[in-house]
Amino acid sequence: MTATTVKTSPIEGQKPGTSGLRKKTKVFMEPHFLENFVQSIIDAIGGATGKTLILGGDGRYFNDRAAQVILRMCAANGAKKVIVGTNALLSTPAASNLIRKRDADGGFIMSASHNPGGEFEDFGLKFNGANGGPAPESVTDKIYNRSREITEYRIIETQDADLSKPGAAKMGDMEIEIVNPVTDYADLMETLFDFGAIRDLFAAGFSIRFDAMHAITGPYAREILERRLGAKPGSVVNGQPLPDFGRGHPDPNPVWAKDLMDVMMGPDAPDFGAASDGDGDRNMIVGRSIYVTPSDSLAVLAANAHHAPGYAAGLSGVARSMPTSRAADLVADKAGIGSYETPTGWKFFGNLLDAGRVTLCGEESAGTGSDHVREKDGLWAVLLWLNILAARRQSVAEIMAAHWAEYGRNYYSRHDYEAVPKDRANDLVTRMRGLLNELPGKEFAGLTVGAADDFAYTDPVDGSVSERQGLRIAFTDGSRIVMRLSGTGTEGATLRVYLERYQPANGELNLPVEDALAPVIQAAEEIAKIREYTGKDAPDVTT
Ligand code: VG1
Ligand code: CO
Repeated sequence: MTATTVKTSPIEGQKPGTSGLRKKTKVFMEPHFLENFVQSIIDAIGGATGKTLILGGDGRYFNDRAAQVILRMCAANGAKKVIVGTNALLSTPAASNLIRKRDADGGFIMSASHNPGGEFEDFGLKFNGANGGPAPESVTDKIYNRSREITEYRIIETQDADLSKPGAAKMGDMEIEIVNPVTDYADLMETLFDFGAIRDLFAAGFSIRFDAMHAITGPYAREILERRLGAKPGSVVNGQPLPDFGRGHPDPNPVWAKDLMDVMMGPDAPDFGAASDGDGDRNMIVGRSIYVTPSDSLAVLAANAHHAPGYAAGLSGVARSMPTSRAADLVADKAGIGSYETPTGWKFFGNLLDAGRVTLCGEESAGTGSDHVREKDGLWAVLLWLNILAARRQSVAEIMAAHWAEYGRNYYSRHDYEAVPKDRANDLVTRMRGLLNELPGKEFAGLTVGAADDFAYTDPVDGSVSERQGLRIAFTDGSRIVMRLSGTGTEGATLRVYLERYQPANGELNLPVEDALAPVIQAAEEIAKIREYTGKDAPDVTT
């Protein structure tokens, strides 16, 4: 079995986005496409010789084939060992955990996360480094540059490795260790949370519905919630990972997880509802008759994490992505701990976590996590909520009411305009950039602009600078509009408009969100002319 060097030439469009490279599955399946990208990664990290790497994915269509290609390329590039989940499955947080636990040099995660899966849908690949976190921009830039000059890749010709059960195998000189994808992750969760208290909660009749959306978290949720914690069998629904996610859209928000929302808002709702996304790194939290926005969830978790044994000593700080509401900042300020505002994407939290500056991180898109791994972690957030509910013995609605009464409420919503022609979306952003300087002092829908800028981030740990990370318009009453283009879509452009309005604790805390935000929404339209530029009367998805 010898390695072959295959001549190739650069393929356009291999620039990783917010979270890895995502393309239509058919594009990933084109000759040399996957191979070029994998070799570019290997070259960008200084080769694979002697390295131990982790491999797994969310089980979407092409996951199994891509895994065999990556294994053959790792072998040809001299890797010492690849540790892979059975059937090449691993949730994103489980992969991050394995990289750290096994002292691996990095890992490949095959996923396009919440993007639909299937032959005619999306596939993706991302690379995480030795700390278990997404490769930082300096590395993704190197990968992209490499993809533009690549002339050959290395691969061995051999039979597929049998990944169907845990064990050991060889491919050329390279060792392959096949591991149960769930066990190490579930064990880690037991070290962080009071499983005894959560078990007692379930034993006392507390009910949960966890919607795995036919994606990767099903086996994890069944093992942890049903087997280890004693939730009623059947609490996990849509728990079998399917290559096309049951033709669904595994994005845990009220729009795509509507079935769960309907149950939770109905007369027979369980006490707690949750959902996770394609690769298991994001979460949706719903109480009986109450949806918890991800921004609020981060704030509540920050205020209550000490109820869980893993966080009993308190938090060193909290970080949130820039578009995420400032609810978590209020908690950090009161607790006297640091708070940080980073660009969108988990890769920006890595340095803060590694340096011990923050313990919890979160994004408005339902990503929440902590320093236990270097990825956001859907099931972790669900377990922290359960631990808090077990300790406080209050309902989700009671916990939210008490939180707002203490800190005030950041009314929040995100409007997504999808598949907008790229040039139209770029025109909108370019026009807005040109307007920023003249906005302060002007009034829209009764709100006065206090400041407007294009968010630039200087990493406080390594000093690296990331520019053009989203347009921010802050009003003098504390309301805010943020606009940016998505970096995970594969069709046209997606414009995300983030809307926030703060209501202090002595104000009206129970308004319908659309009512509370009405002036901010109107101001966004007046300033950015969203209808005119997108050609759409209303957002495609409101969360
Ligand atoms: C989206 C979210 C962002 C998240 C990213 C990856 O990015 O907004 O918060 O980190 O998805 O999450 P964008 O560029 O489309 O806004 V996942 O779960 O898709 O890995
Ligand atoms: Co995800």
